[in-house]
Amino acid sequence: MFRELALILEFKEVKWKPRAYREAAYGVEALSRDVEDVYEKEGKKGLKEIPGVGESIADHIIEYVKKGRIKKFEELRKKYPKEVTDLVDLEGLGPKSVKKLIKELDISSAKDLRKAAKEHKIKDIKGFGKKTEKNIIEALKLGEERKERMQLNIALDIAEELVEYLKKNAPLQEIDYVGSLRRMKETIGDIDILVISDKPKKVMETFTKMDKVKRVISKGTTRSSVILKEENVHVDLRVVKKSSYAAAMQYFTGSKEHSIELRKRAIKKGYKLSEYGLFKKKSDRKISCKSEKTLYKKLDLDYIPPEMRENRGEIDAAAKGKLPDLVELDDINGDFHMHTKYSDGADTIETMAKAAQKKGYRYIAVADHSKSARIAGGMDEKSIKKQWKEIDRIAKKHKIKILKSAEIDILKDGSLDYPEEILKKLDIVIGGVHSNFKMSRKKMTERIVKALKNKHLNILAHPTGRLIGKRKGYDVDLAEIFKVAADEGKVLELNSQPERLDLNGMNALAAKKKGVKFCISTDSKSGDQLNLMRYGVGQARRGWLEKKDVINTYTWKKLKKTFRLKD
Ligand code: DGT
Ligand code: CA
Ligand code: CA
Repeated sequence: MFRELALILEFKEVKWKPRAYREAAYGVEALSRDVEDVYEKEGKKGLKEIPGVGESIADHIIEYVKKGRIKKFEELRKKYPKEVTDLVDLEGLGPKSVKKLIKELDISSAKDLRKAAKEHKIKDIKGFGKKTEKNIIEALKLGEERKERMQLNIALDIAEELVEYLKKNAPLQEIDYVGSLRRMKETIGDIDILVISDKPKKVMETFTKMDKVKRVISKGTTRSSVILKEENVHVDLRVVKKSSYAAAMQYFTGSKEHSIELRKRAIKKGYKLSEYGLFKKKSDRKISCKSEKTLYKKLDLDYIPPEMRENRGEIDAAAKGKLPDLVELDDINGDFHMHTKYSDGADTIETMAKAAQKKGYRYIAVADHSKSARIAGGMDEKSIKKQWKEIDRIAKKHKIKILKSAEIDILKDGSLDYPEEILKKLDIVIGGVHSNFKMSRKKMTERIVKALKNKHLNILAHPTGRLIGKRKGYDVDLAEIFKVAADEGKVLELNSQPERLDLNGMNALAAKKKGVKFCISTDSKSGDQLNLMRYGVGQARRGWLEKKDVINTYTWKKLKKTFRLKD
């Protein structure tokens, strides 16, 4: 709310206050406890100790704790609805340009903005132009796509809850989520659930009458579709008999392209494959398949994990017995990319170390931002040296190895944002692009190549820089990046943040073919976020990666040797 308030006040050209609200937002966000808890235990005095919180902001917090709302915010909201404040998230627009649009064109939603752009009213505003107008139209399209498809983590949370609910409340023998979700695709169109039951009517009753349901689109005995209140998520439920389960699992997991190839193969082998089962072509006799594994086996194929079912050569590989042995969540022994209070993380080094230990990890690397990343509270030389002392102190108390790292900006000219003196003392050097995204393809490629050739750099973070639905990756020759990374022995990150998933599966596969090694990292901003690892592992599996391709599956001994670390 404070961030939104800051933005609205900026639109209204109020001085100073926007900054005060932003600082308060930052202070509250970085707290490891609820403001409610602070207020209850320490009163207003406690609130005022939060960085950025003064007298009047403390009053706002108290109002929120007591009434669940802030009157001032609600009043301003009327004139500046979320649709308007959301505009600043569009690529290429910032608070300043949105402010100008509101003023010049009386815009109050994305719809208004689209209309103005289409009528070419934007290019004539001072400071805007044809190019900006085109960018705005493109950015709006990206924004729409984001609304149409869900982030993987959101869909997975909802699907797991639904599965649990139906297990408890409906008469069924088996239940799984299928579709793109089972394949761990980066974004999800709708949730598909498959059930075995001999009481399909009752299952459908329970499903369509759930509290969560906003609207029933269709209701039958084999298939029903609903829209949930939450995020307007669309859910398809299918009920099949036990004898069709393996074929239905295969069919509804998809992808469509994979299934089409599989059907062609079935025909060649004298079968017919559909969602109802596998049949002998001549006699129409159903071949009993207990599981998907048996189904693939009948077609002379090794079992293909769902994440690989995209028709990218997996059927050929399965026929030749050459499928990779995919990396698993259980193989992960550590995490190389996490933030702490030293930059934009919410937790201390010790909290992160304890959270990692709880997951059974053997090692972590603490990687806060370097000094140029001002918005993210990057560390100057003094601050990182202080952090090293703290790491040494905490490392002594815990069994887990804590490596000294930093997520260092790759500057415009390809150099790293710390002097030699700091770089050589770090255990692991991570480099990433965080500014000047709009360089030409040639310049951006040169910039990253130069960083990869820097002898200190070990890992390239989020190699494409895309934010799903918000920002396209920068224009860069990825094939060249992969080649240089392989030649220089540098590691590429698979960032597990659900809005990044960068590299994604497809790019990881291309890089693997060039001989690159990877690390799957969470880029955690708090201890809880270490759990995001499953999404990165999902992408790694979509990219055919094996345990040996991923350095954070290494034992400490092997890691130590690889990076010449001290015990
Ligand atoms: P999504 O929902 O857009 O993220 O992607 P999916 O893969 O979940 O697609 P969806 O929900 O339309 O359908 C679920 C699965 O059902 C899909 O993965 C494969 C299967 N399927 C749907 N339509 C067809 C089709 O026309 N042909 C074949 N072979 N399979 C289909
Ligand atoms: Ca789906
Ligand atoms: Ca569907």
